[in-house]
Amino acid sequence: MHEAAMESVPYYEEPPSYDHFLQNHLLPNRPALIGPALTKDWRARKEWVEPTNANGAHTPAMQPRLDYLREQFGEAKVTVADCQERDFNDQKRVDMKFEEFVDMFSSGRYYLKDWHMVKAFPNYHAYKVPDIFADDWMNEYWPTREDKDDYQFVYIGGDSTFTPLHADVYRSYSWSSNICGIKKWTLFPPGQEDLLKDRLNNFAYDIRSIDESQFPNFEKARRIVLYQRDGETLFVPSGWFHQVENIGSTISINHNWSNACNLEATFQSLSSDLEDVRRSIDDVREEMSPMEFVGRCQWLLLLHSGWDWSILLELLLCVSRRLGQQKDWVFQPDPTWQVQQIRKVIDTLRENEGEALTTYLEEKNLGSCIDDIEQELVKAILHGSCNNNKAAST
Ligand SMILES: O=C(O)CCC(=O)C(=O)O
Ligand SMILES: [Fe+2]
Repeated sequence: MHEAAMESVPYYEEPPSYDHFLQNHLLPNRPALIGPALTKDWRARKEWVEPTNANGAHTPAMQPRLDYLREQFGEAKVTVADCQERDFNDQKRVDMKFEEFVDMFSSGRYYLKDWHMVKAFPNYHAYKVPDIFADDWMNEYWPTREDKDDYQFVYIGGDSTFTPLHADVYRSYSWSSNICGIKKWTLFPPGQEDLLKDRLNNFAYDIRSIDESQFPNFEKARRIVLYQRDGETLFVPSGWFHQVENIGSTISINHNWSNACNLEATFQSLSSDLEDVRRSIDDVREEMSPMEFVGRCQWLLLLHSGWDWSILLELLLCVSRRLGQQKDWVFQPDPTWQVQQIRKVIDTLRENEGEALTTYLEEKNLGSCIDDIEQELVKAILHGSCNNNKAAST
């Protein structure tokens, strides 16, 4: 066995308290596997699956009720990954109707991914977000935008479908609950990214077929291998690379999420993407005014990373407004600490970007955004101290 496969992930038969989860997983950025009790009341677990009549270490106990799912969701538009066709460092995607996907399901080749099921069927209520994952700034902010996006997904795939090696967007956390089937996860703790890359700085694609001549150090990377069974939920920490292979037919529900605990990581990842963008267009810098250069960099950052400073600041404003009004702080860290994390980001941003940031935000009609955030943070501190800082408790 690979030496690093010996590392293990704590298993919770019963869901941990929020405080325990905060101290042992969110803050230290360590994975956790939680037993089926966490999701036992979900409609998805009751109505989407049926027994397989087999239940061994490598055979799932439950399987999808495809006819029921087709009847409920057949007309929905979904995006499906072709697990046999690579597209740069991801799989080729094809758009189709849910019922077409069901027809092709048994091929084991097509994997329905990133289906915004809650957005498509807001009244269906397939599941309830567990309390320990409820402090989620991404899914608080994105649905308030005009384009009403979210990071709440359903995945459905046959035996041997898989998700290639990757780390989640913007250093977000992920939680993933298996409705049925078994997922084999290989998780790589952060800090060893260089071992996962070839000489041209490209990350490996499928860890089951690594060409040692291209990736001479891949085997040295420490990893954790775990099997997530029917009903279990995995917390995937921020910045951990992972690959997922499905054993038997699987359905899972997963959210990418973030909060004060990984804000700094998200900010650093965006800052480093911005640095790459700046370097890539440095040669045309002289041809533009400083303001144009900032605007061009932000535009490229948005294209390349999906976020830019205006989105980050709007998100922080949305969260700060809620913190400024909030009266009780259950299932989230101490408000004073949350405020400090936001302030740190704002201060660093101001320091790094200087005048250009103000002008850029004014052009985006966000000229007062930073002041507004600061005002809300002051209110949050007041409320927090009135509340005797009893945060981080359940
Ligand atoms: O279940 C999968 O195939 C991928 C899930 C994943 O990458 C995640 O939850 O972060
Ligand atoms: Fe992921």
